[in-house]
Amino acid sequence: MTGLSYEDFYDPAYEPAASELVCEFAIEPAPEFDVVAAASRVASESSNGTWATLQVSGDVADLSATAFDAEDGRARVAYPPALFEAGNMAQILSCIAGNIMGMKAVERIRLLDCDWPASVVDGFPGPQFGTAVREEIFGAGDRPITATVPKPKVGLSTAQHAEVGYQAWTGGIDLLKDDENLTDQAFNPFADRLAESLAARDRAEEETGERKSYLVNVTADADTMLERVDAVAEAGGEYVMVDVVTAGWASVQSVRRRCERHGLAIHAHRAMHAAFDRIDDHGVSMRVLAQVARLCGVDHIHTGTADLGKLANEDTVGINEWLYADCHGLNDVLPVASGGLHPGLVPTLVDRVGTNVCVQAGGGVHGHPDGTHAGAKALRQAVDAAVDDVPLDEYADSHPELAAALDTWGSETPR
Ligand code: RUB
Ligand code: CA
Repeated sequence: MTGLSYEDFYDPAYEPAASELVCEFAIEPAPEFDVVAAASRVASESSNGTWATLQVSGDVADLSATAFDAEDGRARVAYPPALFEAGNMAQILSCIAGNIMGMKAVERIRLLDCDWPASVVDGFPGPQFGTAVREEIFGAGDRPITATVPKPKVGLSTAQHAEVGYQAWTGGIDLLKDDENLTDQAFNPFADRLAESLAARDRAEEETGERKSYLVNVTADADTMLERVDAVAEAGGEYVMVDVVTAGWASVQSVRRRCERHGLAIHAHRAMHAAFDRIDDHGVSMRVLAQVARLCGVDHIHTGTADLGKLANEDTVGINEWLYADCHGLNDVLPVASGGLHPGLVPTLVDRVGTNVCVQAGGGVHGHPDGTHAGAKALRQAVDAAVDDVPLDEYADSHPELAAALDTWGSETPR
């Protein structure tokens, strides 16, 4: 391998091998470049090239990527498997979504999708449980499981937090969920919150005869996260929650390994994903972030509300389909719909995303005019009505909590 120049990284007739990782990019070339010139620079910089034509002496392994199919602002790049360290997501992302995001030769570039070969996937564990949690933990049958995040998201004392959990669980919610910015602050310390919330969970389970669980946010530096994972296992939890984007994929992999030891499931909150995926012609798509999350082994991940909620969405349905589809034998992932949901939106949500999901509502539970317990009942009633295909207003005739929620919010999409 000597003297590779940018042009050497493009081959219009290229047919990738089954063992190669193939990435699809949207590329808007900088003014003086066309898409082929830009795509060849992408393949070069993301594998083994640089701006200068090198004078290399001796034999060097050829780890070049190859760009192909460059047209209409799209290009694909095939990466040889030997480029990657097995099971090292940080290293893979430093290739396929690294320096290339800032190259001057591209005005905008977005990693849209990846076709993950067995050669790469085999290095990763995937989820321990995936959608099986719905049945295995909760015995939920055909219905979506439900979760609620106490609001205000920060500021409740530990006792208030556990009481909100108790009210929600006994109202019919399956999962109490910490919010993304609640970890171990003085107003609600992690260890106290874990102990008191799980004590409230036990009371709620006893009272309702249903399984209940708690998504406790362990997000921190990797060492601290592992200590918190151990603490959750010791306290009798079933799940940890990680802010996977802000914590970083390398630490998610460490958490996944530790969770396997304890049999704990992982709920992935995706706060900060929109820094990568919101602008639709630049960055990394939510689809790819969800793929990365599955390989790293989370059991739940937020994938949006199919345009019903308060946050900008990508292709929730398409992402969810990918999370369910076979990926070289990895377990699937349970998608979580969240962000501005309330009972009046549930039937349309279920219509769009199906029942193999978790429906999460914060404001849509705790903003109920009669409080959290009634709000939890209303959400569960909406889920039950949607699964049984009974129109909400008909179901509300015999379910006053649902009726009050519909009076308050109707079926509006919040902003
Ligand atoms: C929802 C909430 C979650 C967001 C995250 O609260 O706090 O953090 O859903 O967004 P509420 P996404 O139900 O009051 O809107 O799910 O899109 O990642
Ligand atoms: Ca939140």
